[in-house]
Amino acid sequence: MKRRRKKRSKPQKPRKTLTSPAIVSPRIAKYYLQRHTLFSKYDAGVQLDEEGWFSVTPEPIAARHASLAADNSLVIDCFSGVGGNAIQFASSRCHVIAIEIDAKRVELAVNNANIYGVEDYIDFVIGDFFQLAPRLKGDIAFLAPPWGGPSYSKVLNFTLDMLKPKHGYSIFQAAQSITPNIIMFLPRNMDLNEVEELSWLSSPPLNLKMEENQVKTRTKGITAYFGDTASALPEDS
Ligand code: MGP
Repeated sequence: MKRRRKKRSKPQKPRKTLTSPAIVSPRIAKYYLQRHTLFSKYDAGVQLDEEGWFSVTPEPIAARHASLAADNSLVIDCFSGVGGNAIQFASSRCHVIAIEIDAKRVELAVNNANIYGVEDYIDFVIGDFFQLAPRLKGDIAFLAPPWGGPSYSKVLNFTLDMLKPKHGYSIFQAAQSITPNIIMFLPRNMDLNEVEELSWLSSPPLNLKMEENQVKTRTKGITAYFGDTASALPEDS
């Protein structure tokens, strides 16, 4: 009887990181194509996880949000993810407390802040926003909470109860304990009547302005500015 030769094991290929196009899953391939809009310094080593790919605020929109903060503002970025908004606020002469519940995502955000050279202006906190909020004060609370993944766009009318990890009213109320000056980045299919109702949670109602945010003529989301952040918007917006 012939003895079979033992197959040689193939040499292991080096593991690819998420920055390599080959490993980008079909779910996030379209966001990978937008990588330089998400982070202009992407090629310098910016890192994202799957959720980061589809939920980070495109850099021109994050820069727009940051441009409305006065110099030296203390900004609480309540769901900071991989750091897109925190980096832009820090680049705009603000100090940022960046809260994120996922420790691995905080590592990515620290890496990304280093690439932009703004790590000294951001305090990264691993924690639950709802637990931390009652102990925090700031000039601006920035809210870009999870919208429930890319399928958010399938509904005609996105409502506040679809936000994660809690109902949008609860998220907004927690932010209000920090400051009435709130910037909230919301889906383009958001029910705007519900956003208006948020301003009535305060007495007297908070000043509110909303704007549509586009990148290369495609609408990516809607920003609601409450309190002093609404007054900071130019009149024609
Ligand atoms: P999109 O609508 O999923 O993709 O996300 P795209 O390619 O713009 O639209 P399409 O018409 O080609 O399908 C658009 C933008 O919305 C993203 O770049 C994010 O800034 C934002 N976004 C999307 N999601 C699912 C989230 C989310 O869960 N949370 C937050 N904060 N932003 C999100």
